[in-house]
Amino acid sequence: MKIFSAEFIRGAEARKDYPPTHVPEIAFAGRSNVGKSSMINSLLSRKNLVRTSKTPGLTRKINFFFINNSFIFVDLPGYGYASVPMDVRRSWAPMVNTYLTERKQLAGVVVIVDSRREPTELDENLIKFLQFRGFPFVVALSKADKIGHSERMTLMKATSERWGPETPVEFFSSVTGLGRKEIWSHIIELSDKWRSKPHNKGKFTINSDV
Ligand SMILES: Nc1nc2c(ncn2[C@@H]2O[C@H](COP(=O)(O)OP(=O)(O)OP(=O)(O)O)[C@@H](O)[C@H]2O)c(=O)[nH]1
Ligand SMILES: [Mg+2]
Repeated sequence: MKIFSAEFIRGAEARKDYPPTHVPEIAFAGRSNVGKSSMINSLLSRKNLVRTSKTPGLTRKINFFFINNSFIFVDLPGYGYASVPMDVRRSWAPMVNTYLTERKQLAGVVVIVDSRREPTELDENLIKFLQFRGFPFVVALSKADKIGHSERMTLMKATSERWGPETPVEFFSSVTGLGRKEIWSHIIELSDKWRSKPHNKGKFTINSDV
């Protein structure tokens, strides 16, 4: 995918602050520190469009990025990191739930799970929630540069058994670029699917206030 424009629109906490756009949105969700923001930078070949950090809990708002004037990437705050203060963690769940449940522009979710760790209960809950709602998503196993080839094969099999063969799973590394092409093809497919729904046809205009 050739990226000719990628810009930060705004960070939102409440629904009223979401941008009034009508283009497909791809959200990146997962545990704090799993590499969501790094993944967005890597997919867009931008080093610092999105801030990343060694310290978990950096992304605290729902951040919207406008790509190629035709779709939006949504960087969600991460969940479930013990060192993030409790009051901050408590405010994240309703913020993310509201977005995932109510945003009509949401075309699909990239669920990011650390390839070196067992999925947590919160990862499981997110995936069950998406499966229950019949919502399209893809699982990205992040930081795959940290694990070897044979480990990847075992993990792919275990992941497919865990979440079912119909769940697409890809390895990803923001360091080596592994999985970029595959994740991009899922993103394009998800956006196209959203655009082809009868109630979205012809509606994907870009509001000039943005
Ligand atoms: N080795 C390796 N490190 C990575 C990769 N992706 C991210 N990291 C590192 O992991 C840390 C967290 O990355 P972020 O992208 O800020 O993670 P995040 O999921 O956005 O975190 P929150 O905003 O806290 O939810 C940083 O130190 C990154 O450099 C990767 O693919 N490989
Ligand atoms: Mg982040």
